Amino acid sequence: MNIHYLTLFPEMYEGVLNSSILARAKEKGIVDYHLINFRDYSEDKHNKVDDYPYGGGAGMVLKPEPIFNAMDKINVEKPRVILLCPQGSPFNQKMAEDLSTEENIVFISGHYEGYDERIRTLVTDEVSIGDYVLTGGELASMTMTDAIVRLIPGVLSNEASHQEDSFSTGMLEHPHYTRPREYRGMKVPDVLISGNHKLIEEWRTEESLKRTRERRPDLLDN
Ligand code: 6GU
Repeated sequence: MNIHYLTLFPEMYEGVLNSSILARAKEKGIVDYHLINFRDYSEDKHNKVDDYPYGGGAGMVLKPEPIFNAMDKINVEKPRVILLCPQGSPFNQKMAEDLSTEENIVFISGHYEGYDERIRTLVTDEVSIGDYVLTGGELASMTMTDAIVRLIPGVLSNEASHQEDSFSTGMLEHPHYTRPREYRGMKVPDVLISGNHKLIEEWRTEESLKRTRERRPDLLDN
């Protein structure tokens, strides 16, 4: 998979894309990340990327030329082009699973301004990562990248591990314990030491349900 990021702040990505699983996925040749500063594609003599809104009003609007020029340069087969904005569809695990099968993804991140409406003709999806306002799309595109890349076969060593993730099962995960068996008076539940795999499975399912009912009853509605 090739992921392109159109951004005015490519430096924001360095630590995230060069650490942990995302870095390893790249080292394995499963994914490649391409950072594009669309200011480089401005046609303005001062490299301006935004301008005042027609019709007046507060705030600036991202000009179409830098984004269109940068997109012309990317020129990959049938990319999913994702515009990050608070008005987009809410990102979720199902969307991450869908995107994890794509060959080419392009993220477009604006900052503190609106997008000229014509930019939307380049876009296949508009996505938000939650009901709060960020200063720009960069953190949202990194969040999405993390959720997507870990789902690509071969990225996580334990293939089974993400089939049991919260939200893949429709429930939150059950509690986990490791050694020591007792710590500061807190004991590991006996059932987990019983060696009875059927009982352990039943306990885990029950705990998942309990946790989901308490914390996220909305997940059980469907
Ligand atoms: Cl994708 N962008 C911005 N600017 N704010 C957000 C968001 C995206 N998702 C949630 N808040």
